[in-house]
Amino acid sequence: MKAYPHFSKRRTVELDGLWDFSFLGDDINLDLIDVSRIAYNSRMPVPSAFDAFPAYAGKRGTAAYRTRVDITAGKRGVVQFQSVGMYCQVYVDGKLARTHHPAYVPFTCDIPSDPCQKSREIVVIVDNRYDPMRAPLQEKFFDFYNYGGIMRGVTAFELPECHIEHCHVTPGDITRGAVSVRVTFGGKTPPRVNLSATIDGVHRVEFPGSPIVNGAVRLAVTIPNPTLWSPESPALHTMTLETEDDDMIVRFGLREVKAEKGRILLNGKPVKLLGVCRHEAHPQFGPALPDQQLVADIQILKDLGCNFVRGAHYPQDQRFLDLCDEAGILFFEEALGWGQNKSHFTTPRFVEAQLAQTRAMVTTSFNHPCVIMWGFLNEGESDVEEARTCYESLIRLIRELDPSRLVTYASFKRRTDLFLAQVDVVCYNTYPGWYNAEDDENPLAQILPKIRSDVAFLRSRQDLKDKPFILSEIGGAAIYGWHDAMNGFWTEEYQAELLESVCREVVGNDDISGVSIWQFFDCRTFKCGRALRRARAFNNKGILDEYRRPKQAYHSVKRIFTGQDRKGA
Ligand code: ADA
Repeated sequence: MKAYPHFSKRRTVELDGLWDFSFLGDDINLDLIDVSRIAYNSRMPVPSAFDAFPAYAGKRGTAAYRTRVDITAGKRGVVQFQSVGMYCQVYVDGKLARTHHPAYVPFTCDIPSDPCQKSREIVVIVDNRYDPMRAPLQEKFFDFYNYGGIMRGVTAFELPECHIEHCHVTPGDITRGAVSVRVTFGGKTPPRVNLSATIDGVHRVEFPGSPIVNGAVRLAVTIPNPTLWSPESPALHTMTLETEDDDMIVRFGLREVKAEKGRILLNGKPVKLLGVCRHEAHPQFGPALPDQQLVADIQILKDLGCNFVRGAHYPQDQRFLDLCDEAGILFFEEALGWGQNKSHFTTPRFVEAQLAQTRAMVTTSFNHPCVIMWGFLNEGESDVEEARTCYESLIRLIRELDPSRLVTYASFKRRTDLFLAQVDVVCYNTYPGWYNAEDDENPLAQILPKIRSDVAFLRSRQDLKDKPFILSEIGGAAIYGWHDAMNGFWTEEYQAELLESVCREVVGNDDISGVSIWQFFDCRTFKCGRALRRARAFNNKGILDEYRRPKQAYHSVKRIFTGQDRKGA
């Protein structure tokens, strides 16, 4: 399954497959690597996480991957990596061509033209060790396992002198089919370009001699026979942008999202977001999921009655977002972050990397109609002044790049949070009935008062009262198959009761715009001491286990999300 955008004019070589591989060890000095001396002693599928494989499970260190690609002699090439973690160096024909961090956002590496040779060597040195200098966005304390490898697809392109870099379609007056299109160019850009836009493969509009200003052309296009996109009817349109020697086919949807008077409006109508937080994870594959699993996850979401997913806690695979576009599942896309604090926010290297990945996320996912909200810094320390510059810069950057969607972040600071008034939607992560219930014999009784007092607080604050409110995380853990007469913590029954009470409240309370239950399925997390509260070294708050086997809570949530509960079925 190849995610959008698609291309038909440039020569494209898919580099997914078996690459030469070697795990070099845990004490390699990356500044002293001599790639010509690496002995490749095994093979590794790309994409994959190498440390999800039995031979390297749990190892931290440096790995080398090698392949070759044919680029027509004299042509400029580029290799595009969708996700490599945690830090990597890319060598082309033995020369260091670029470095990259973090995983989960794409990057490209130039293959300079060579007049003589066609077969070019690509070596990727991948490092999954924690390193605040090289990989400032990934931390040991994250409650999800940080894998290493070339984890998403790799493609090589031959490019003309001036190529299309991005094509972003922003819906305008959707009922008329009006969209604005921004086409960005790379390479040697001329002052003007002859462009055409073909809609849905048939309606072609010419834009001869369009001026390229700051690397981009802006076009106003009207979609003939516009069909709106919505969860109930996820209609999609395509647009082919074409120059004399390049093209790009993008897919988009006509829909409008707004936050108004405490509600989220989709195409002018209030929508209640019913969903789950989803990691990209599987015990066998780590975060490198095959098409089969992505499709299965979508089918499970639909069966559950979800119309919403929060992609926790990093930009998810473009293939998955394509599937959400097709299935009508609304999406909260979040940049990589988990629990960072003032020491991060006052480190320029961290802030720069955070801004760069956020820019990459928005740029990459711009055309997905499913994405209605951008977020960042899950549970950051958002109640200290030291966080201000970082939070405000991220909000500003997202609004500059994309004023058409909502901005948010998942806060666990609630009443003391300093930046909620600046976002469009207030998101709280909250665990009534689970955390801080040590001596409480009936923790389930905490749930409704806690949620209602949070809502009352927001409605009492002049600067927050009109913002939609989402429970961006709420839940409790259950071990798959664990039942006990007392229905205590870790039983499937306790989790089901907890989530039943949450979901009924969300569905019945107009002051709550939605929920993304923590979490869709169980995920691997800390393997050491921090796992004391994480039985099996998994975060067990999934309503399915890691193999997607439903727990009792799945059925309870499904009854409420699908409305069977109200009908008394
Ligand atoms: C936080 C965090 C999640 C997960 C959750 C939990 O809210 O955002 O990633 O760690 O807590 O299970 O405690």
